[in-house]
Amino acid sequence: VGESDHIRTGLSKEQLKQAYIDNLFYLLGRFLEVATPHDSYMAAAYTVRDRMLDRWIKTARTYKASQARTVCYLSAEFLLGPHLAKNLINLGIMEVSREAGAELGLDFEAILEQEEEPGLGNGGLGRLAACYLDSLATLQIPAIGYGIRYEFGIFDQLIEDGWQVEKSDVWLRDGNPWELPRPKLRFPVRFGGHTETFQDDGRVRVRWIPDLVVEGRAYDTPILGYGVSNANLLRLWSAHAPESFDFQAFNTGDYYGAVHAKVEAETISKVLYPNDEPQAGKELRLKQQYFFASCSLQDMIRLQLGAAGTLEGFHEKFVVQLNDTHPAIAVAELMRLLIDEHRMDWEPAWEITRRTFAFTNHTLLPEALETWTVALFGRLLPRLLEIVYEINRRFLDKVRMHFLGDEARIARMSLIDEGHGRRIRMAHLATVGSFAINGVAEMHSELVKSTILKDFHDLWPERFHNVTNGVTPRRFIIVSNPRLARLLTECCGDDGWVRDMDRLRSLEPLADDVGFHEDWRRMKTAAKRDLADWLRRRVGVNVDPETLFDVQVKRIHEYKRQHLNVLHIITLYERLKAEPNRDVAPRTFVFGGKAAPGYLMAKLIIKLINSVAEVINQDPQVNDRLRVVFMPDFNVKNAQHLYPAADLSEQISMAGKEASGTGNMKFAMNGALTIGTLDGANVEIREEVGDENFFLFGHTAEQLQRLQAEGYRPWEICNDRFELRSALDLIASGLFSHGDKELFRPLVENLLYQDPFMVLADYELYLDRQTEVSHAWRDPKHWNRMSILNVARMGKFSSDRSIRDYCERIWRVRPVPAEL
Ligand code: DL6
Repeated sequence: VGESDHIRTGLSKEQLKQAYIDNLFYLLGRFLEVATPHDSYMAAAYTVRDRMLDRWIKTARTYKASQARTVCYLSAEFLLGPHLAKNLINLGIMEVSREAGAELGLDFEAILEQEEEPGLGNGGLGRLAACYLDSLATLQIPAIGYGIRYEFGIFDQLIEDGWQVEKSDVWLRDGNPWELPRPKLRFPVRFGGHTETFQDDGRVRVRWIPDLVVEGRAYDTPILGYGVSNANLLRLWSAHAPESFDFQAFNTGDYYGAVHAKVEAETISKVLYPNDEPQAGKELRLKQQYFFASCSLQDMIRLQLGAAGTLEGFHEKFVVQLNDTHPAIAVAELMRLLIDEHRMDWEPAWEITRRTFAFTNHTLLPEALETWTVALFGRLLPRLLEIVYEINRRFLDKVRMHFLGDEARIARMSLIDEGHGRRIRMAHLATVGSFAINGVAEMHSELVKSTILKDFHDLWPERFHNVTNGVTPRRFIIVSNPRLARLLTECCGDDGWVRDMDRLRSLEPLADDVGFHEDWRRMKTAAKRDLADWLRRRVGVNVDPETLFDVQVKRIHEYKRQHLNVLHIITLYERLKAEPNRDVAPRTFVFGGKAAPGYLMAKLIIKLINSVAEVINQDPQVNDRLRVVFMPDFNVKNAQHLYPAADLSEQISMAGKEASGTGNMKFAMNGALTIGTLDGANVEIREEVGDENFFLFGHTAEQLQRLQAEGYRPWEICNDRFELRSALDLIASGLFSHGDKELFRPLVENLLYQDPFMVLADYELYLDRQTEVSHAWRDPKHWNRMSILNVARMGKFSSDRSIRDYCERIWRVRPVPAEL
């Protein structure tokens, strides 16, 4: 290895400095004296990327030689968060890079701050995919993440006059140093047109004559594991027209017509759809789903043919995890590729398909369960519709045999919903095409089996599993909370906990150690000061780090019940107004989260939070004890400031509605205590950390169901609960809306007369528990003890454990260590 190689691969301070200057000069055409912070960021990123590429190529060689099965994680979303800090950590060069930066006179923090995060996801589902990529690489599992390279990710959120305003996210504007374009790695994807049959060797085969062909081009991002040499691949597809101009049209003078096809093709990967909106007739979204599923499968087939020369045994070399139903069309597309393009017969093709896919469900909300009208599906993907029909015909024959005469069941299980204008049920397609189906927390997996996929569970109980979600401690402890990371490493004797979070159990004996409590308090207070500084600079609000930081950050949705939190705040406000000397533990309430642009109630909830904040924060009678902050543009980068500083984590969804939640894990891992319902992964978090270290409240899912069945009348609850009535009246009175009594009327009336997420039913239980929180806060020793025990017992919620579960229960794959 010559000296020049060291510049690209070496990890010493001198080598990093040299590489940085080199990249600044040769890749950016700049030099130290004139480099802007963004130039510095780019040069640093290329310096880190070089070191990753070295590992990446060696990993690819190792995987190829091993012939091991590859996990392909198909996800319409990957919410990665900023790369630079994460990669420095995973490479183990954070500290030495900081020193190198200092010696070059660089502002290291400012460089990290430059990075625009790739917002290629909406929230939990996309972020989970990113955590899983991190764990797959760390656990040395051969894996590829496949998705879409959206030109515009999730919108940036501005708050103007208390309202959410969306701004397009131009994350690629200044270049993306982490990706490698692969212009030669491209696949055609067809749309529209019609099909024809023809004879081939005595067999009837089908030809699809499309009226649009789009080209998917690969962009690769290396994903490095922590403390290992393995670097996996995230391959995102970008849509292009196969030719940049339609020359015929161009030659006849139709310049605009010529460009049209290009624009139409490129629109496919233009923008990420915000979820949480009723999914209706979004043609482009179906195109996106088919586009990335098809490119990814064509890529796997290319790899398989390159390695083995045959598609037999494809399922032994690839297992494809469908991250929700967004990529479910892949089931039909693999059939098409095998039958039409590779001339297999139906039965062997189905055998391969069925043994390739596994499906994760992430939601029970009826409005989020994807269906496509047969009309749209058939118009866009005529060949795929035929295949779906054939899968369904054969499947329903089996169901008929199994449940003789049960026509109602057959109608329920069909891939086609005949009742609502003929729609294709994507969850059914994914289920029928998969050898394993899982939910994302124990409670959710049980509900999947007993509700939305009950009939399928009756038929194939052995295919149903649970894999409880997890989050990566690399991102959510080391990058976000370096002080806590240092303390944990000190306590454990080494940093082994980063790869084996169960080792944090060794903290338990320290839960009563006075000296350790002091360290804990210092760490927390420092994080709270940092957040207070950040909020002052970014949001222009002053908050007191001595107060209880009570945080609810997540997508804004009625089922997540941000408005329940607001009702508590208003009640505290009213109590203090009525009784100014009342002993109330001083709190800072922090909210954050985006509302889907078309979800009006969610947007009104944001406005309400900001309006309540405006009144309370300006009221000198209370603002020494209550503060309310809405942090705009909640994303991974901003969230990293919150997790370390939170004292209380609000996980207050209506029981039975949150599939898992992962924010709940991030907060508890950082020592926040949870106030939460028996919902999603809250149930398991409570089991792990202990009931005495968790503020549980609320009706159970069964109790709520019963209440609903008996005829739920929310307005009657108000008759007996004076404080609740009064809080709603205050909103309706216009106090928070400059006298405008109309503004919040839809919200108040919705709660009083419908309350679909049963906010009022849980109000009193929530308030009582919040009072206990305030009492507990008064006893710092007790609070710290609970906080320490939360961190010590969160091992289960590392995404490494989730990935191990997938490997053992579903994928049947083993680690393949790459050596440098
Ligand atoms: O599994 C990841 C995440 C869960 O933690 C959340 O509870 C759940 O709401 C979310 N589901 C979705 C579903 N979206 N769609 N379709 O985002 O998944």
